[in-house]
Amino acid sequence: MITFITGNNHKVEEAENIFQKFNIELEHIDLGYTEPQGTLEEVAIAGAKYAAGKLNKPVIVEDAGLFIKVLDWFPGTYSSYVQDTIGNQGILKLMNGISNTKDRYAEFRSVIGYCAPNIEPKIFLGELSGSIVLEEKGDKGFAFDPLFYVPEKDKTFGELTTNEKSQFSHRRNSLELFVNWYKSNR
Ligand code: ITT
Repeated sequence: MITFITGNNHKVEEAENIFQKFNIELEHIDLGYTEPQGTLEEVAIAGAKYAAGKLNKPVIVEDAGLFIKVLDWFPGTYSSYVQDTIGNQGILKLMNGISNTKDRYAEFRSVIGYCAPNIEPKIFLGELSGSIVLEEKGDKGFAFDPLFYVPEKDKTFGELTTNEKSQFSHRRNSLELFVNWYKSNR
């Protein structure tokens, strides 16, 4: 059994979907822990270490973000704050005048931090390439999902169900790396 520490229920839903496929039981706890500012990797390591110590059991945490090339990879590690302040419309405004899909390149990144009592934390990075659409599309998912276009699917994350998204998302990629490692090392 793995405990996923997060305050984001959308993440839990996506993770449950993925863990089911790998036959690993997942529980969810919201520790209400305040993340330090730093790279995704630093935040994931600090969070996993803190939670494993506090709960005295194996845990995973995730730090994720949207990285937009033409904005110098903003909002990146500020994704959560930016979503809560300027939101999707604010991002679209910042990209006003950039009409070429190639110039609207973006990546979602997800870092899973794993830690257990008396072991050092480990991290697993998952990424997904796409682009930012000209206006929001779709009402599924959460946060930046209606902005993020996936060329292979010809759809935004906002147009996909949780089940569809979790087949190939940045979160799927990081969790799959984690699960493969976990199955052969636990
Ligand atoms: P935690 O409790 O797990 O920290 P959180 O929502 O604060 O939940 P993060 O710190 O990882 O999550 O912040 C990442 C932000 O990036 C998140 O709030 C969203 O705004 C955005 N984000 C991350 N993954 C996303 C996804 O799959 N779809 C849309 N937006 C996403």
